[in-house]
Amino acid sequence: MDDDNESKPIPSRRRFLSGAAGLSGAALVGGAARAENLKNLPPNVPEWTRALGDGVAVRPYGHPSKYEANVIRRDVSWLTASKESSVSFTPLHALDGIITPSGLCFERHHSGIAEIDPEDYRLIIHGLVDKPLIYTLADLKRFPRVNRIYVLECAANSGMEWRGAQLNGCQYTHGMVHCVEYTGVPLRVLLAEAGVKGSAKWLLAEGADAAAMSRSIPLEKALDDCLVATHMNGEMLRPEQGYPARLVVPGWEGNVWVKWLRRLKLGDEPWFAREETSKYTDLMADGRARRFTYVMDAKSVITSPSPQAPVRAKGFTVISGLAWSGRGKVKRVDVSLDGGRNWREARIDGLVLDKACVRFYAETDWNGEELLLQSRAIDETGYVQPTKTELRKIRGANSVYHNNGIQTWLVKRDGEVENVEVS
Ligand SMILES: Nc1nc2c(c(=O)[nH]1)N[C@H]1C(S)=C(S)[C@@H](COP(=O)(O)O)O[C@H]1N2
Ligand SMILES: [Mo]
Repeated sequence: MDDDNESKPIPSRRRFLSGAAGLSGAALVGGAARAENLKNLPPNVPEWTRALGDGVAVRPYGHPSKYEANVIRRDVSWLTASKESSVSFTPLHALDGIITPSGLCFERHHSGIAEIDPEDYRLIIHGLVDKPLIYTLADLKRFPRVNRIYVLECAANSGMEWRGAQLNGCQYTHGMVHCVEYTGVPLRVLLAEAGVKGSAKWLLAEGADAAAMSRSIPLEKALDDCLVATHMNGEMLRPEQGYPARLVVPGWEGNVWVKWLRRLKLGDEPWFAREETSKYTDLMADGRARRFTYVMDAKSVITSPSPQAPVRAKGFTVISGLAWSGRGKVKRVDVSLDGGRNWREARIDGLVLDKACVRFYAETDWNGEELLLQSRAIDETGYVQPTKTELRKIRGANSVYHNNGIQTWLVKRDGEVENVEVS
């Protein structure tokens, strides 16, 4: 990770302290600029109250405050050889609630972003069907549509952490995840129009990017809850997320959520595509690999405090994070302050939806002692998020994908937070 990532959050932290000056931080803040700015605080009349601001539509497409310029997707330069076949990470440490802002959703591309002209977009359905079809985008928009909030997690999320604590920030350890509202047509509706033959058992989904990334999906899942989505968070999909149409495969690894969807082929066996043989398989200790491991098991992470969101003051402290499960609803989240020796139930606030993120909180009175923060998710099937030690016992140390082990953050006496592992 580059130095830039580490140094940038500091100014915003100082700014925060000055904002809470009356409560705790006044003595910690120094510098002439600071002193000047303090003149803007009540009971004085600040600059922004003495002049008119920008009028309407000066900002025709809204964007965040300039003071939030640090809250951006970031990549890890040494991780991949090129930017086109790479990944950026969601800044989870700076977000709240369950919906990921569209512009901050992590991106994972195998050959960059395909820029598709919606007029020229086509989706073909063929193979074991009664009537092969080609849909335009306008055709897709004439079908009855539904709205669903789902989490998407890349199977490689936390993959760098298999052999021990690596990256210092939940953006990097857990940021290959986003949760947005999709609007789309149920895949089963589109398939019914083509008429799926009785011999069909599998579906190949292929993208229109230069990788023509493709994956095999069992027909049962395709007919269950999959969508062909055109919108996210109310507007058309962003190019990064597959404009103008992507497959939504709830609860399953991000790789099967094919973006820039151009082809659906029905067949009687899987295609053994690159992304389900050479990649997205899990190497076991005996040299064999688990394949077609689609479902994302329950997982959680404390997003604040975390290495990029240190603790700023002693006293009342809000611990917060995200939990999700690819098998249904999150039933409970527990938080530990002592590395998993004692647990208490966190408070889930907001929507609790099938295969979506929940937001949890656990407030504590921090006395400045070291903490080993952990969270664990329990889903409605009764599945409990495992420790990393438990996970390695079953899966060995060679894996990359499907690391849903419990994360530990060490909160130090100075409030800084570090990625560590406890056994
Ligand atoms: N066509 C296409 N679809 C794709 C990919 C791709 O490279 N090409 N990457 C996949 C992977 S590995 C993941 S994790 C998700 C990432 O979705 P996002 O970029 O919207 O976060 O898209 C999947 N769909
Ligand atoms: Mo992925």
